[in-house]
Amino acid sequence: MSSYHPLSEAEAIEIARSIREVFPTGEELVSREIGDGNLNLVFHIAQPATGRSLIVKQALPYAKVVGESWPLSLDRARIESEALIKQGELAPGLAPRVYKADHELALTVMEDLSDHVIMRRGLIEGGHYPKFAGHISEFLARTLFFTSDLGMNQQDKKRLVQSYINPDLCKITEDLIFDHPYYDAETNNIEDSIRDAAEAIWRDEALLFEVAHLREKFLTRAQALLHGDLHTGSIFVTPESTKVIDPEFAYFGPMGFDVGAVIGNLLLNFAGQEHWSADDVSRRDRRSELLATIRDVWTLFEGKFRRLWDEHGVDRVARAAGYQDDYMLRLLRDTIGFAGAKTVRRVYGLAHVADLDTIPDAAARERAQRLALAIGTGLIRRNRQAESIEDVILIAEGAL
Ligand code: SR1
Ligand code: MG
Repeated sequence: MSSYHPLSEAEAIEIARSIREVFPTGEELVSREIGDGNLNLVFHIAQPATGRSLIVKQALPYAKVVGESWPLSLDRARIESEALIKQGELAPGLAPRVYKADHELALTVMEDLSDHVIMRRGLIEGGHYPKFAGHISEFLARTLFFTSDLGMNQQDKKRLVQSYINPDLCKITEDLIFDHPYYDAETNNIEDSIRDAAEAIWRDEALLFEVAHLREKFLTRAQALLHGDLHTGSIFVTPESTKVIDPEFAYFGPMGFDVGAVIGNLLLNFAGQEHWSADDVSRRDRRSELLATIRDVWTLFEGKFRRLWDEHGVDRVARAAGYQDDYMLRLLRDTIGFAGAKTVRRVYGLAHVADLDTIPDAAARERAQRLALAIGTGLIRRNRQAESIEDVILIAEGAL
């Protein structure tokens, strides 16, 4: 019989106490439930006497954001802990340390990153993260390359694909990113002021055609092990450090979905600058900085991925002349399309983002939302024709 039950704070403390490498001494531990995401319980366990701390994260058998009417498999906690460990091995220093995983209780005990800030919040507050593009490009290049057929034995990869079959979480993405935003779905959360823009998207046959292509790729292309939800709320940062958390949506899918998630979420903040910058000059500077980061993320990622391929590629056939260039162009195009889809869903789908939603002034919020939709739809329309990352910059600047 399963021992699963949602933990009380006292139980979370007992589990934390067993992690001797963090709490070698027996002083009092205190717990705070800090989960502000959509799906899980998160306990911050601290030892005031020593200043030591860790995180206990437990999956709930339903989506917290909706309630018990939306059941979700607890196996996602196993997937999350295994993905965290794998990402930590492939991209050392860029994922939190895992101290313990208990699949029965659907929990992971991991490093506390309270000295970092969630990147979405940091960007809203005007933070600068000059090392971010270098770090995230390293994370993306290494985790995607070494779990693809280019970077690992293809039979071993198929076995790995099996252990990351993640149907419930993939369905959330299939619905909330690639389906519901494109018709008048009940789950959508549309402010009246932009309803006309959503309705225009629902009537745009050329756009729906591109979304169908993107959805097909998400459904069918087991290219590499993805993080699967790599928005700026899944990244902790300081100016010196980047840590990628929350890979519960991990599965084998199209690489561009992860790269596009990073770019799309930087663009959501770009749109939010309608409010978050104090004046026109700082707005222009902040937006240039965000676009430079987007350019760097792609350019550094591409260079690192190509280097890994040249130095560690396992597939003789993939050395065919011109194949690498063609592969990288297709990956760029996927990235641009998925960045667009990730942007649109956050404006009026089920789950929004603080970059837009917490803008207090209704007129500024509407301008930011419309800007995000113009950029997102522009990227989706362009994706299969794009030639370089400069296409993204031109679409973002052109939407202003
Ligand atoms: C019901 S979960 C809504 C969203 O939160 C997660 O972070 C994913 O992005 C998901 O689509
Ligand atoms: Mg999450």
